[in-house]
Amino acid sequence: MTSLQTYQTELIDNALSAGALKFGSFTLKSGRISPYFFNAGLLCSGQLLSAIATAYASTIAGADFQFDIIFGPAYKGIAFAAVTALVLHREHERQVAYAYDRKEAKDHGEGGVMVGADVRGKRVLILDDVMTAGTAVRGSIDLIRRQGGQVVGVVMALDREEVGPSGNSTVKEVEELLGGTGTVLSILRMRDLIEWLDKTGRSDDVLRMKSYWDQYGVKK
Ligand code: OMP
Repeated sequence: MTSLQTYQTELIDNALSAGALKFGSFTLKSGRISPYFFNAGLLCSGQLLSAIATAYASTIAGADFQFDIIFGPAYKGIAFAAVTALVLHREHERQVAYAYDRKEAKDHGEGGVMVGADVRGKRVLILDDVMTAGTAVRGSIDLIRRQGGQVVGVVMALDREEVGPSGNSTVKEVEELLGGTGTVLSILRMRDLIEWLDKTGRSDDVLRMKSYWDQYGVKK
């Protein structure tokens, strides 16, 4: 069992009250039927941004991780990368820049798909919301590399700790893609949500979560 940090339980409490974290029955992008869903787009107030930015920044600072730029992919990653850079500055005395992409390239003005700090030749940390099969994260890794940046890690709000169709752990596959030196960090993992449900006496949800884990979760 892990032991939950205050920033983790505060994020869970805030996400639940905003309806961003739900327990029930949900169909995922993969077609899997999940007993929970995290919709980070609903973390859309000052208080909720504060909770998620504090949690991202604490996760990053706790890992003693060196990088120059946080990249937040469009759309949800943009606001989260910005507020996390701000909290790293204010609370952790860490000075990092941030960048994000456009979903549609701009062909006038400054042009291109990238906005914010120039990632060329820089160590980049990708910050995103949820990782299931890693498709979204792989897209971001590709983009940063094409722009000449070095992806040194990934930080997620939620790692669902699932295996892909090949039976391999998504986190391991992404770490391999980063060349063995890259790290995948996350504020919350599925096991943290199970621990939280257990501690708060939601035993039916715990059973549903464990049965989903048996089917699609990584082998611990
Ligand atoms: P992968 O790209 O397969 O890692 O899945 C991540 C994406 O799935 C997210 O960016 C969302 O579009 C979506 N998603 C959630 O937002 N929350 C969840 O709890 C589960 C999913 C999902 O469909 O797997």
